[in-house]
Amino acid sequence: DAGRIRNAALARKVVPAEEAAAVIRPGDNVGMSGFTGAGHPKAVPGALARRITEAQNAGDPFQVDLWTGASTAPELDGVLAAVDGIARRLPYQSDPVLRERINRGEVDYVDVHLSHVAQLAWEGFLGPLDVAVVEVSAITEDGLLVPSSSVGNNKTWLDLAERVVLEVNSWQPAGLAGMHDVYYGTALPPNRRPVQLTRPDDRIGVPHLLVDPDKVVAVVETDAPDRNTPFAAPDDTARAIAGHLIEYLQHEVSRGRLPAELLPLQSGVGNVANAVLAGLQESPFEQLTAYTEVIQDGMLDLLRSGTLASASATAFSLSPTAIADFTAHVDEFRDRILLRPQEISNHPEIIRRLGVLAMNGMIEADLYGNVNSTHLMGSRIQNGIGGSGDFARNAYVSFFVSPSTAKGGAISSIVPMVSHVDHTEHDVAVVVTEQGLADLRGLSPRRRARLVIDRCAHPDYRPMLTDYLDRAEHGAFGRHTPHLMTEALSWHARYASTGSMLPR
Ligand code: 0RQ
Repeated sequence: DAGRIRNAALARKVVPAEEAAAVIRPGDNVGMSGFTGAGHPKAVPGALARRITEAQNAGDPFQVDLWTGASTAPELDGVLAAVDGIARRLPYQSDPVLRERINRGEVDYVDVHLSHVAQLAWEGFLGPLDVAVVEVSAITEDGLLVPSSSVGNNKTWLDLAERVVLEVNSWQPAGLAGMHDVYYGTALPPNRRPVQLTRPDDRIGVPHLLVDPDKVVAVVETDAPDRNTPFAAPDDTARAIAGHLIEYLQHEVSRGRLPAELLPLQSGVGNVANAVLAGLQESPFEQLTAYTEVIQDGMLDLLRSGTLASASATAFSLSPTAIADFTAHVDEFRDRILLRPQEISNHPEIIRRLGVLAMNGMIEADLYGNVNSTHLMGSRIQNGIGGSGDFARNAYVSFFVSPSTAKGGAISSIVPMVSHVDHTEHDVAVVVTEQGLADLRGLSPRRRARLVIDRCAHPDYRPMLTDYLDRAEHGAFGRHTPHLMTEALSWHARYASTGSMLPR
């Protein structure tokens, strides 16, 4: 597609993916584009995986450190994990093959807040960035890069890398041009200035990414789709969670604690999050805004219907049907969707200023409102903290949502003590399950515990939780946050040994 590479000097650098992958050497730190299955390179990672296998077959070890925006796709994380090509990986991931290797202790996984990644790289804590592999949707005559369906950490990778490989993907809608807002005003302390963004749809940057053309060592043409797995239709559980949450928002509006058009919404990924968005579609709310990470199907529907006036994010995460809808109506969306670098979409200063309403999924919550978003039974990583911490800590109201049980009822999502802490009791305002909603704000730990049991726990587990709390209130070392130290994690231990948190 000659129309996508309009800069003559960069057009001369077009090579096959194999040749581009050859610029990556064993031990390199490689920054790749990609955020929730959108905008990741489609060809070079596969070519790199084949090179790694050849080297390993010849007896030469070959691994790289892989930095991304967030989760990618089988053709990036999946293929590189399958050949044992990743030594260290950061930040968020959700690939089954990679997850398995991490949980076997074979990959050093560094799970950091998404807003911290660029800063960590700039500070030099991760070492030098040798290569950037970044998907773009076009290159202009002047050599400016039109970003793809995610922005993520691409600005940082392009700025920091010694060598740059560009993938120009003609599958991406040409109409993406103009939807991006790349802020070049970040700096390290003590030189930081306020980020002058005061409304979710403010433009504070430029619509393209910059690259030093001398650093570009290869350009690869692709025509392959983003991952875009379809969402499941909301089930009864997801609909019940969405119902509690929306009723609560209406209540807060009626009490004058939230404006009629609410405050900017952040919504995590996944089926429950999508169900909440679907629920808003049927609610009386209008002229809402979103300041979030990811634009998924539900959010696109809300934009189409006018429930949502505008959405700011760092990436799309759309099903094939939604992609078709987006491409067909891209001109209607252009002024209402903004994609920003993740250090801005997830910026604590902005989230706090805007007063974002943050809604994220969780693995489990405990009686006192501590939340585990990442680990099964305290040790097995599921995905990662992603942006949930950036939003939860700084939000105006921070919601955590989950079904009250997992694995067919063998696991309670409400436990005496969480087996891993991502969000402390100080960062969690409201816990929601299909059973109900607990607003923990302003409550002491013991009052929170009674409310969480009454409102959120599954009836099968309520008596066990009440029994634990009753005994802890009498037998604990202190009565402020009563716990029985030898019993607090016994539910997890029981599941690990018997396959159920319920006693036989
Ligand atoms: O496992 O697929 O093997 O059955 O965890 O659970 O209920 O499908 O929920 O897809 O919303 O994911 C916290 C993981 C929830 C997600 C988490 C098992 C369950 C299932 C998934 P199976 P569900 P979801 C913006 C914000 C962190 C990042 C984040 C997440 C699987 O929301 O990764 O918020 N959050 N980012 O069976 C054992 C429990 C369990 C459990 C669920 N208590 N014990 N297993 N599961 N609860 C996006 C980004 O940052 C990019």
